[in-house]
Amino acid sequence: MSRRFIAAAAQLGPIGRDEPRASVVTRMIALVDEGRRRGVRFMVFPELALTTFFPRWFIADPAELDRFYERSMPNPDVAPLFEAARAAGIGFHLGYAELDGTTRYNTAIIVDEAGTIVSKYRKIHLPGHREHEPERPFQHLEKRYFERGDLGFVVADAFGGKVGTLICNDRRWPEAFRSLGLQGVELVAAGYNTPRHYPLAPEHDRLQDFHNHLSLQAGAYQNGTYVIGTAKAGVEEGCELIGGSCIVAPTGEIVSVAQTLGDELVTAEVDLDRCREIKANIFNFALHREPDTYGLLTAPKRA
Ligand code: CDT
Repeated sequence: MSRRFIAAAAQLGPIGRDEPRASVVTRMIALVDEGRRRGVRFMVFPELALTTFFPRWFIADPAELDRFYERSMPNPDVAPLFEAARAAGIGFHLGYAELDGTTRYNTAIIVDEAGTIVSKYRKIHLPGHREHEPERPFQHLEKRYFERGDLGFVVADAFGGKVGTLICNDRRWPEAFRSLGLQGVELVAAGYNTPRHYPLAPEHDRLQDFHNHLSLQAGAYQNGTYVIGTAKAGVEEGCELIGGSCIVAPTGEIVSVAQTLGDELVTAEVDLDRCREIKANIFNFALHREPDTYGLLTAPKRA
């Protein structure tokens, strides 16, 4: 299988609180159709791609909360996306809220060109807070609505290479990227929902786009891997989400970036053999890492 192909960040614009799954899936299929026209083999949808970013609300009613979760995958709502992508010969990464029995996860899967789910990851770095904080202009209740992922950092054999997953806040943590790098990852899919406004440090609002690209580019370079970062972007239910979906080469250079804050397909050719430029040289892990000096990285956390 060729290790050189067209990949895409399939950015989505805002999704309304009451927008049905069918409408979102129709929008995603339009991006798959565009991908087919451009010869795409793998496309990355955002975090929690099937609904609005519901952790922005305190939702007391469990039935109302449950509405945002998927109990199986693919389910009848999402099946048309699987079918359209399979028919187009396109694999994809999809983020969604997962209800596994009574346990809730912020999850993403990778589906290959044949429509088979080849990997599943549950988000490990859950940002935000657990309790309702009404003084905030909007909530960020991921710590309330999701358990920490229990599947570790996952790398799968797909698309002729090694493909890993991070979800949104994970991308800011070098340890998360390194956990994929140590498994030889060559392409990282990272969907995100990042509000422009950060109530705890509003002076950083102007830096949100910079910190997004800084994290994605550093993760790519330091691990010699392609990275596809895909936003849910635009003003969603009054909350501004950054865009900036992009494809980053193993050198850390952005090779393609979104021009809008709406539904948009960002494409670039990736050549997984280029990962060796970094992996065999400056970040040759076998030659240059000094893991016996890194004990602090896995010591219990301190306040
Ligand atoms: N979805 C997600 O993880 N968003 C966070 C916002 C951080 S502020 C609570 C992010 O890291 O982009």
